[in-house]
Amino acid sequence: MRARSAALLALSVTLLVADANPFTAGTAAAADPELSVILPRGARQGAEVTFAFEGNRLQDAAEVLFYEPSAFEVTAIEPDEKRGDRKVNVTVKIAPDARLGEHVVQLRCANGLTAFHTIYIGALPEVDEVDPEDAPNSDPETPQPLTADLFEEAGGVTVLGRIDNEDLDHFLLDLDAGQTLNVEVEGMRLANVENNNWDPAIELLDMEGRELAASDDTPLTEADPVLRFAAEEKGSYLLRIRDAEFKGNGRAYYRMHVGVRSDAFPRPYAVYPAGGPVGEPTKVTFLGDPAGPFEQTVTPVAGQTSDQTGQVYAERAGAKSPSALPFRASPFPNVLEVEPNDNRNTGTAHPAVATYLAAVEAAKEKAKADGGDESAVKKAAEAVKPDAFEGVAFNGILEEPGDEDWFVFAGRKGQSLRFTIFGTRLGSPIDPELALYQQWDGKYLKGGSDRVGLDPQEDFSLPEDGTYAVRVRDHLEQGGPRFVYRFEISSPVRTPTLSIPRYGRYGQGRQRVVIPRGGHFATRVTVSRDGLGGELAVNAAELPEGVTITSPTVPANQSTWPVLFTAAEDAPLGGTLSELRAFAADKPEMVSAGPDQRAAYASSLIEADLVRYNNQGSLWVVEAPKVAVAVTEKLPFSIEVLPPAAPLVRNGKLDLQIKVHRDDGFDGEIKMEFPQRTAGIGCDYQRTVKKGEDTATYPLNANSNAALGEFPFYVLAFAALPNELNGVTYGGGTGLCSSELVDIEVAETPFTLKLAKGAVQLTQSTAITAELENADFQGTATVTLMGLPEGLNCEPVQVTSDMESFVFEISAAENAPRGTRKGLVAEVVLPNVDEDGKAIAEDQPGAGARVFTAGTTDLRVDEAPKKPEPKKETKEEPKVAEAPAKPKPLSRLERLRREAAGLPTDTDSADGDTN
Ligand SMILES: [Ca+2]
Ligand SMILES: [Ca+2]
Ligand SMILES: [Ca+2]
Ligand SMILES: [Ca+2]
Repeated sequence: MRARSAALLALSVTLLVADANPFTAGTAAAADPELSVILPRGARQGAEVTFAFEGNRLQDAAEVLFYEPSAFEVTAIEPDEKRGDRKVNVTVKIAPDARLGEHVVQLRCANGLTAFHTIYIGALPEVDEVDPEDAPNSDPETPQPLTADLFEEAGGVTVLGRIDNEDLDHFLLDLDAGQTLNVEVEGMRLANVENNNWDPAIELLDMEGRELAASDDTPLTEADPVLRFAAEEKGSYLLRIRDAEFKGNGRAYYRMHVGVRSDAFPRPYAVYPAGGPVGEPTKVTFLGDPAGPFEQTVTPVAGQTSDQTGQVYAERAGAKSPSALPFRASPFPNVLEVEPNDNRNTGTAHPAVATYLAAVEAAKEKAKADGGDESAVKKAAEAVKPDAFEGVAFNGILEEPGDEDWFVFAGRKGQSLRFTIFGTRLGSPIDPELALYQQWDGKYLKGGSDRVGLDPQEDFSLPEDGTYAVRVRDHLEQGGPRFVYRFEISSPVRTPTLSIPRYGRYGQGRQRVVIPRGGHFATRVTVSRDGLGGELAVNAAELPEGVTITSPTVPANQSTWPVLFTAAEDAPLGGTLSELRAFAADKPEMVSAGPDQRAAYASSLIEADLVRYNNQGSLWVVEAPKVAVAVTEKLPFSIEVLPPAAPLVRNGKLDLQIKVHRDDGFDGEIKMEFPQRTAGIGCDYQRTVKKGEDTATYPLNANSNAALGEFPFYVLAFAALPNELNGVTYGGGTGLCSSELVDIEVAETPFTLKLAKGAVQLTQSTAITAELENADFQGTATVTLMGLPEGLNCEPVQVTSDMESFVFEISAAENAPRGTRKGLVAEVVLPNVDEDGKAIAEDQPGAGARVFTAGTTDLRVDEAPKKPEPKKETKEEPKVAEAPAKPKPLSRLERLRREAAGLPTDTDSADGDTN
């Protein structure tokens, strides 16, 4: 089974319970709330229902955020009397005209936001499954009767039940001869719990247990069955629901819509055409309903899903299909196929083809009439240019196995077009394949399949002016009345989107913005640009009061970049569903625009797997068009990244200094993560600030290809919270916040070293020459040869940029290990300098250093030189230049003698060289 996106209609958001919630006053609160299921899984239009929101740390639930708020009015939010942390009772009035089917909802608590989940709205009266122990409905002998009175009001009911392990639920109903039974189950799509692969199947049995009709999965409803049956005889019948593999569990809930009159609900399998131009009333036919095909006029509305598929409900006699059919809205006119269209010469043509061909004929005739020769006629024909059309949506059905549908359009040489078939994206059983040909000579140009799921999508530039033919067929040459598709040709349609990257493989962790009062929360946003080039600006609409967004310009070569949300100290606790958008940086306005203008911006889309299959993939994916943003209680800690004084250089490292601010009484351990890095930047996944400590170092490193320039960096910090501290009730859980954004500069390496290879003998020394290359720096660098084992010694060298080379003096002691040491690293520390080029002292402002690897070398350590054999003759002492012997001081007797002889008695002039 494939993942499938449920379309969500986004409406403007107004909050239902925006002010302080009276129901939670005085109760305990908790950070990091979790929502696992909402029960019951749905309700009827117009009803007032109490839903149990079950999960963890929910006791301070304050508000329910509905993505279609006009359909819901919350009248009470009350934590359960016994386990308020696990269960909150939410009473909701549902509008009588609430859209049928899936609705997305999220719970805001005083200290956090849950992931989003869904509830389902139906139109029919609801009946609970009854499964008495003494007469279990798993036994076909004791089915639960669905009596005629239940059907009186609406011709149908919705049965709310659950399949337990190996459970079968049997229901008994009566049908007249000719009466039609129509069943649609919402089971898998309810996404009861995340990792629950509940796969419902239904059968209709006669009272002898013979199967009359059955359904398991359909292309339209995925793993959920749809069954229709026309009774030949009046009598009683058994409707059975079970898991397809007889599994089931306590969370395998279902909503089974059972109609016994045609006014209960229509359940067509397909709509044709399966789309139309945005805002233009379009006549469509619904196909496959047991009561036969019927027409309806609908106005296509663009859905805000990644493929921009909207939806349509089949409506007949005031009753709507329980769930919608995907319905494509596009800016282009529809063209419906005209059979037979089974080759390139009989293909259904775009209206402009006839105009173009007529113009060509007219040009030829005129050239002939003017007496032109053959080449003049040809030239005249070639001078006619086809209209460069904006786009067209061809619509067809592969009515029977082997059907081929051909379509013809006229295009210009060099015109760049996108060819895409919407088939499986529309819930059709088709596995479409397309092939493009030159119509005039049948030359094959381009083919496609399986690009968007099973649907083809190809971009192609036309080689000539002329008419082209496209063939659509099923990959396995299947066909049938439900094989509806839509084939669009247009300029490449851009649908850039903006999302918050997933934190784990599954789940919505961190895909919501929770900002503590007076604090920050940064998140990365990913812009899938799809043609949205250049620098981008990110903006947000509908932020909660007191919240601001700081979004650095996203560089042209980046698609994931951080944004920072900040809540004022006095921001009220509250939440909104906010739309994030990315724009070309030179026109960053929040505009409301139709799908044809989507190329101008990317809007937010938070995709979540609500059902996954044994961790192997997703069965049910919901895309929400907005991001939940909430202001929560102040946290007892915050975190600060001190802006580094020196850049991180290629091949270098940088120790970021982190400062933690703790409120009195909070000394818990704080974990830090570093989500934003650019290419070539490495760091640890996580670091810890130990209990009671308030500083930490966080090392970043850059490889030789790290992107140069500045990038915004932040730290996420989280810690276990106490129940209560300084008058704020946290109720445990995990508190999460971020630092502000700090710019990290990545710079080029100030110099590299070309190092000679070295060899040294034990007890000897050697010199390794290092030549400076690409030197461009100020000040004095200290270069240390790292990686020397014990016994080898090399003093660091001071290096300035005016040096061409220097040497590392390496001496080897007797104990140095022999052999070659590879990859010795010359590590440089280059302190920042002041205006005079002097290193800034460590305790002065601006102090810092660039630290990097400038080069590597190898060093071989050999045996000590052999001691020479002792020689027989005594070794001649080396000649030492003899210093002149210092004259001895004169003895008293000598002095007297010299005085007597009239000679000098000064010792320094004893040799007589006096002046
Ligand atoms: Ca049951
Ligand atoms: Ca199924
Ligand atoms: Ca056809
Ligand atoms: Ca055909």
